Amino acid sequence: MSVKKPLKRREWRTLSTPEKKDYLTAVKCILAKPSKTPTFNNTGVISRYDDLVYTHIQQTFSIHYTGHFMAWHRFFGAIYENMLRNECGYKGAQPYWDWTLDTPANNWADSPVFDGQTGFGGNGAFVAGDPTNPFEVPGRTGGGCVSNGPFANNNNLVHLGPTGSVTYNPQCLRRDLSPYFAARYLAKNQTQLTLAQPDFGWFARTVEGGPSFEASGVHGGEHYSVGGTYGQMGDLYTSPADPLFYLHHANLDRLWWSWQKLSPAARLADVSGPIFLMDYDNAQGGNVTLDFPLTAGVNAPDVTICNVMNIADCSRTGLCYEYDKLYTLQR
Ligand SMILES: [Cu+2]
Repeated sequence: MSVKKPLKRREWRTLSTPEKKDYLTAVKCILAKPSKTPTFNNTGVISRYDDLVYTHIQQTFSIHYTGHFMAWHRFFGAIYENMLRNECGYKGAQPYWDWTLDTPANNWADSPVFDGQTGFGGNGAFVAGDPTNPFEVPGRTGGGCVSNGPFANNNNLVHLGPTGSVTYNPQCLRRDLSPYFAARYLAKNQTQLTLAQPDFGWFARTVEGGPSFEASGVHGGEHYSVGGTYGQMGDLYTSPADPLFYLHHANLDRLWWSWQKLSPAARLADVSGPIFLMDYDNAQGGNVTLDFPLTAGVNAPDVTICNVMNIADCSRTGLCYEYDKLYTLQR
């Protein structure tokens, strides 16, 4: 029997131009494949790509601000990586985006991920907002359709949303970059703060932060720095509609793995946090444990948190990848 070797995930800017093209070609392939979600209630799930967006929308309130937030998104990212490889012939690993490399603020829009030739395209044109809107992301600079790169000029790229809507709604991909937000929430001090947390409960809460802009951790920090008010990345439900979602979540996963590897004996088995949304004082229920189930609908067989604690497990039921480089804790 051959022994599976873990895939090595690398930072987007370290990929060669042909490697970047291969990845983007596979993403476009998944966007063009027909969905596997059964059609019912006139849902707008058209593409194979939508299958994952739909799954995320359906579970929005059970996979965020919970103890299994990190585990579920790790599972979700691995499913996407497998889809690109098994259904679209992609040979590489899922790349990650280390956003700490794109702060301070005046570097943000120049990140290689936003490149129109070799990346995912950049900002949308500025859309005037409403300063009295409480969802107005501080420092937002765009809001319109992405106008360059492989996902531009397509008013039927996104089919679901906004928010929890799953009826057919053809839309363009929108971005609304906030360099200010990136500088404030994604600089190296934030990853250091997160890595320094003593146990999984505090680690995960520091990643997720609170439900306001002000209380963002690195998770929301990147979502709002890219999606702002009008872009899909800023939408808690529909955010996987932007292909950058998977590079962001791969980096959050890398941050978790970096934290786990600082003390693997304890941290490969450390999981806690509420079963129910924001139920940090356990008023509605208990905390998740290693046998808590994770589901991604039609996209993969269900697993438990235990199955995804070790990314380089490589057994039949385990994950099988690693990262070329981890974050280190500066003491
Ligand atoms: Cu999510």
